[in-house]
Amino acid sequence: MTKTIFVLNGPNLNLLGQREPTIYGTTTLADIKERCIVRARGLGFMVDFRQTNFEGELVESVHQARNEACGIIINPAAYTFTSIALLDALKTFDAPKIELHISNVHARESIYHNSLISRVATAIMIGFGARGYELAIEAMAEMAGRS
Ligand code: CA2
Repeated sequence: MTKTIFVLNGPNLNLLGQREPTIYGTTTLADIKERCIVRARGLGFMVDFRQTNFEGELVESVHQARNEACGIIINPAAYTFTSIALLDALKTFDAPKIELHISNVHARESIYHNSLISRVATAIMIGFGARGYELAIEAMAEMAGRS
C-alpha cells in the first residue's frame, strides 16, 4: 500500500499569512507544508502537498491520488461551496478523505455554511487554524493504517 498522503489546497490559500490574519492566522502555507511533512514522517508517511487556484487542477490532483495516495486531506477553499466537478472527482477516490477548513466556517456568513464536499468526506476538520493540518495528518495516518 502507498504511504503517501495528498494534501490539496484550493484558491487563494497561497496568500495565507499575508492577508486577513484575524480569520486565517499568520502562518504561511509554506510553514504548514513543512509541518505536515515533519509530522507525517514521524508517523511513517510521506506528504504530497499542493496548492492551486484552478478548479481543474484540483480535479486532476484527485485523479492522480487514485493511483498514488492512501488518503486525501483537502481544503478546497471557495470550491467547497461551488464545485460539483470536485465533488464528483472525490466520489471516485475510495480511500479516506478529510475536508479541512482553517476557520470555523459555521461561525461565518451563511455563504460559507453549505459545503458540497462534506457529503463525501470521511471526516471533517474545521476551525483549528493552521494546526488543523497536523491534526488531520495524525487522523489520516490512523485511518489509512486501518484501511
Ligand atoms: O477556513 C478555510 O480554510 C477556508 O477554506 C478558506 C477559504 C474560504 O472560502 C472557506 O470558507 C474557508 C478562503 C481562502 C482564502 O484564503 C485567503 C488566505 C489569506 C488571506 C485571504 C484569503
